[in-house]
Amino acid sequence: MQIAVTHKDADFDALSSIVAATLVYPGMVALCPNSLQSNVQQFLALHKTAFNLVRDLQYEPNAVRRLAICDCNQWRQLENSAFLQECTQAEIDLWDHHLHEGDIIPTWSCVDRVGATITLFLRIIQERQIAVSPQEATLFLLGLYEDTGQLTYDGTTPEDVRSAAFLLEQGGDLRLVVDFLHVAYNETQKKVLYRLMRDMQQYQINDKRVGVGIVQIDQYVSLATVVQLYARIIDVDAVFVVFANEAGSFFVIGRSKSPDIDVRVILQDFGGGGHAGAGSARISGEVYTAAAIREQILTTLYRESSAGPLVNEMMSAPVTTISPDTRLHEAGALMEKKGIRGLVVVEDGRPVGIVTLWDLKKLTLHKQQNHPVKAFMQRNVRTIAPDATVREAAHVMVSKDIGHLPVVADSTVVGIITRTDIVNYLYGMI
Ligand SMILES: [Mn+2]
Repeated sequence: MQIAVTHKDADFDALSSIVAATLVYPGMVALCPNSLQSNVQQFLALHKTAFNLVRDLQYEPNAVRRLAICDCNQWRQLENSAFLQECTQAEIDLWDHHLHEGDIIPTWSCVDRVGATITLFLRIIQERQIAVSPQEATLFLLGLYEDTGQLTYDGTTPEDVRSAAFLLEQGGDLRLVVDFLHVAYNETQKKVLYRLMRDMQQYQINDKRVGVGIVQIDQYVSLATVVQLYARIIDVDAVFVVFANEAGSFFVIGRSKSPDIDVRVILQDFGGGGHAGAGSARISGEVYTAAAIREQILTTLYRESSAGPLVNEMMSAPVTTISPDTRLHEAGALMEKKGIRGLVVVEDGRPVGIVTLWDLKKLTLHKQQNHPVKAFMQRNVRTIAPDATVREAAHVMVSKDIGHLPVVADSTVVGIITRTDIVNYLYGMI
């Protein structure tokens, strides 16, 4: 007996992975969790017969020879985890794209930094040229698109994008994908969204805006999409919602679009799981209250959020400077020689102006080249302190449309930040 299993609240990536496991391992059955996200449930209602899924375990633990555990590396995230842990005769193959340690110790594993677990299976499916039906391709596309935000999330890899191309070639239906990724919101979900809009608190943490809220909920609905929509509407960097149910337990959902806020790190105190961009945690009401959960999330946010690199870590130093009496043609020659596009004009170490290559190009009369730079330099020099953040520097440069920002400490120029530095920073090339 060989069984593929995946986490509770199965999303499309989870379902895709267990179906793909049945293609990769001949004779394996896919055990579909009873708790499914609502769009997955709707999809399965329509495609009931398309996939070979079983809903109940009718086996002896000792008869199980192999477990393929998909999209999950923690026992407690699996349904029937007690039964599964009793399968002592089984080899455990782990297929996952969650890179943090879990408590499942596999016999063999395929764990890699890709946007969706289905990409790992598609690697093997393509290698072995295993046939994929159009329905399977559509399901796999849903898994891939949902986990990668239609190939836009941070963790998306070139291999994920190639997988999408492969699935389209196998007849994956994008119209169905769009339908099931954007199912209409039901009444309860709309109510939750209104409450979030009305009650959510926003916090400024360094330069990040984070929404943290508590919502009482008396009916089980799929909440992740609502939280995601809310985060998009109010345009915060991250959002954490504590859903409190009548039974007294909590479900926390976090979403972050900032590389500086890692949802998994924030939720790991509560035994939660997920990724940097998205995660959740189920918390029993015995240990926490909703307010205590919110407090702890905020504490971790303040502790973990860094303001990013500082100007003095990225500035160029020493700075090529000139005096106000330097001739313009000399300034031009100096820039050419140094391969730079701007010079800081200093008097007694203090910045009094800036001359750029761009300014020099505007000079049309040849005789002007002999004038001192003080006649042409930009005089209102904006400067920044070495202990300011690179983000603040970027903000000044973008809002004032300037390309050179001298770094000044004790009224002396100690370095310079340029537009190129900022672009490099924004593209993560430092
Ligand atoms: Mn996944």
